[in-house]
Amino acid sequence: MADQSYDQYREEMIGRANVADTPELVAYYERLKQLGTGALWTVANKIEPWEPISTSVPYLWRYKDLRDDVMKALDLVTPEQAGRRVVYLENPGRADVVAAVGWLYSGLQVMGPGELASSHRHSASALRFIMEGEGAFTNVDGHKMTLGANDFVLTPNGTWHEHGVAEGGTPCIWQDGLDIPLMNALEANFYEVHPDLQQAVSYPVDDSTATWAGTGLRPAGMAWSKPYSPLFKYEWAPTYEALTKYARVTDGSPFDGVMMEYVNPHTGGPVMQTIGASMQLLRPGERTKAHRQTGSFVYQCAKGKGWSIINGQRFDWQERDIFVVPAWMYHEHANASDSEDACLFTFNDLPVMRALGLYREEALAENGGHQPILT
Ligand code: 1HN
Repeated sequence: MADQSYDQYREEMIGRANVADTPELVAYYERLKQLGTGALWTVANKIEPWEPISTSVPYLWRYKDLRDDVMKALDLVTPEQAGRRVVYLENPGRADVVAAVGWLYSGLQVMGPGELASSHRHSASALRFIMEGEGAFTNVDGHKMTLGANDFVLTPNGTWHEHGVAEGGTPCIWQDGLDIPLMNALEANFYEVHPDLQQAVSYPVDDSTATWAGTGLRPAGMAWSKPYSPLFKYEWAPTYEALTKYARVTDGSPFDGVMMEYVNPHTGGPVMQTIGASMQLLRPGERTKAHRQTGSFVYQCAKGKGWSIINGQRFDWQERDIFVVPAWMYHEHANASDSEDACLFTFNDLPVMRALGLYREEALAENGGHQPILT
């Protein structure tokens, strides 16, 4: 191997199929096809790559480009007609499965004052990250929550949920994140509408945060047996406070800056079985190094401005912009300001990767840990 590049070596390694077509083989493949079969060596390289090859592309959706058209949907369709008034984010490589990246869906939902959507539940796990507006609320299994900008809300799989905006509020926009494409890929997706269309509010409003959001405190004697977090809402103010406090005592990660995971306070594990989420803070002027991971990532800028280099491509982002990092692509982040923090919210399918023993992570070794910018 001494005078060969590793790539050449990999190409030539034994076990890789390399059979040239002959008239006899082509006729043979045709016969196999008619028998409902195929020769493995014709597809082996495609179904068994050396490492993950995502069909998703790195992509950025700028809020300023989308906002007017999202608002326009308020005039064009009612929640009753549309079910949900949502503009979804389509990754050019994943249009066939309506994914923003990998097996993750993302969309921007808008609701106006006084509107209320009907209650439903599904196999998909879902989350909201509030982008703008006053008066939004969500009811999850009878727990009604009031929502403000940058609040992160769970509607775990199997929970009845519905959203609305109070009379006297303003039009509200939030990002919906779901594992719908994964549920469809697994052919395990069920959907039901609530028999009463609207479910009752069965607990005091905002009881979930009052009960479970104590910092380092857990309600004594409280049982919880569901496989997702009993805390359904993670508010922005305590999240940002936790990050700024932690930033005083840590250098943070060389790849992600100061990063904290949203966790299930009952277990310390991820918020839902299939979707994890975190918030990271990049200090003024901070520039991280590149790494890659199995798993797909949807980011939303919660504060400040900066850029990320994803697979050699630079994407400049600011508040409310959404961008995606496909599986196993190098990515690194930078805060563009010398005086202000930048914060990035992320949701991902890492709990799936970890549960299946598939999680891997690799730092970029070359070039001081930074990718050359290709475009
Ligand atoms: C859903 O239930 C909501 O609850 C939003 O508002 C978007 C996209 C696909 C499937 C279910 C919601 C969704 C969704």
